[in-house]
Amino acid sequence: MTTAARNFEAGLQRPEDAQLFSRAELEKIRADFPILQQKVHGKPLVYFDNAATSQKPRAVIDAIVRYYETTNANIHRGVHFLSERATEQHDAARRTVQKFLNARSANEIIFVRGTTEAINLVAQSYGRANVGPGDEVLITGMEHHSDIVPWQLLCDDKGAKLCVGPIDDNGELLIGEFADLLSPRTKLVAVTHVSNALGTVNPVRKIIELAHERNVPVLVDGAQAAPHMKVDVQELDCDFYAFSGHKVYGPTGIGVLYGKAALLNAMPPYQGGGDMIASVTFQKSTYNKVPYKFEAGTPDIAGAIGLDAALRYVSDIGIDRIGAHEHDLLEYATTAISQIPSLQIVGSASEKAGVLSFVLENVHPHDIGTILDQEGVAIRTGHHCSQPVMRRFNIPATARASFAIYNTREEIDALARGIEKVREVFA
Ligand code: C6P
Repeated sequence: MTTAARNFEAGLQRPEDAQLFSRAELEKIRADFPILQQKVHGKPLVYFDNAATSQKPRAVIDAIVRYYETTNANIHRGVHFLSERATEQHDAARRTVQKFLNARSANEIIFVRGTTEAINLVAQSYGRANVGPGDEVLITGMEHHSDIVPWQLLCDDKGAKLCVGPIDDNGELLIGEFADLLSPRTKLVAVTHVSNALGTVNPVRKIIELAHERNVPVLVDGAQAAPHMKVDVQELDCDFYAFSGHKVYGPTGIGVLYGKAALLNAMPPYQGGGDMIASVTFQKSTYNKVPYKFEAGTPDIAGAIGLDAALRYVSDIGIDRIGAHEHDLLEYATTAISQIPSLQIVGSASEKAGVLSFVLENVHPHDIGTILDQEGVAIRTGHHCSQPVMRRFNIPATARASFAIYNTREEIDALARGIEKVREVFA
């Protein structure tokens, strides 16, 4: 199978033909991010912790400031000018997300705090209504804790079982074994689109197809996918898709749960409070329609407006071009650092997004991170909230560099030089 065909299978139309950024374009993009213009410990900042959270372009910062300076008011509640304007902008943000994911309707877009809350919402609402004693929820061995613990809470509560599809030494899902775990007891599949610890791109289209053959709905954790590749929820045919605004150049505190309308309509509310009701008496409450049924309380209005600006920023540049740029960086970095003696890359799936995890013999990843920080290079070290992945590879932690739109090959050279410094210190 060709790479392009495999990408298509994975739900990732990697733009092999997408044009890489010219030097001038990349400089222009970098100038959009004020935070990058500073030095850290006297060295130019090299920000490679994008999988944890990405930096924010001026367009996002300005949209949030503008909102507070000109529009701030509560939504859906006031008849006054500012409230109506805030409501319009919040509604517009929902439509931007709809377009970004190619959802059928804006009502299928629920604003939440982030991927974690989106998954908890599905576990506590869909899960509690549909999973019972003896039932099973199927995940993979490369999930983030946010796509493990909510299912454990549900399964513990309901007397159900959490089943885990194993991964191989490259960090790829063993799809045959995963398929074998789908049983008449399986009530839901939850799978990450891209692993935050390994960079693996999962074959989510195939997984969804397998699950749907058995009428099992699928939730896709898109936290590490949405910033890097085109996500088309209709084409994927996923039942739920979750992502966080702050990883896609938007603010923290805002994220998205996409759900198919029929499922959302049938699901009970997740939290109770203002805005999610149709009527309330002390005897009984009735609920608002979706998406409001799942958005109790005053939402993060400024966050939604910031996310709107972020998704427009990404779309204007082109997610395909962003993905192609990051893939180029991944290949350049993989070649550069795999030549370093005693360094081992963790995660070598044939399809990877811009995440590079590695270990150095006899050096704790935290020491790598601390020495690199002195060189101005920000990476993440630890278990990346994926302890089962670390256990699978028999390591306590990794050092992880993750790439974004504004990173350059020169920055990867700085990373490689920094790792050589680490080796000198520990020689
Ligand atoms: N991973 C990382 O450094 P929240 O925190 O809700 O925005 O996203 C949670 C989450 C869920 N799934 C995946 C695959 C993720 O990578 C994350 C967040 C960050 O890898 C912080 S631990």
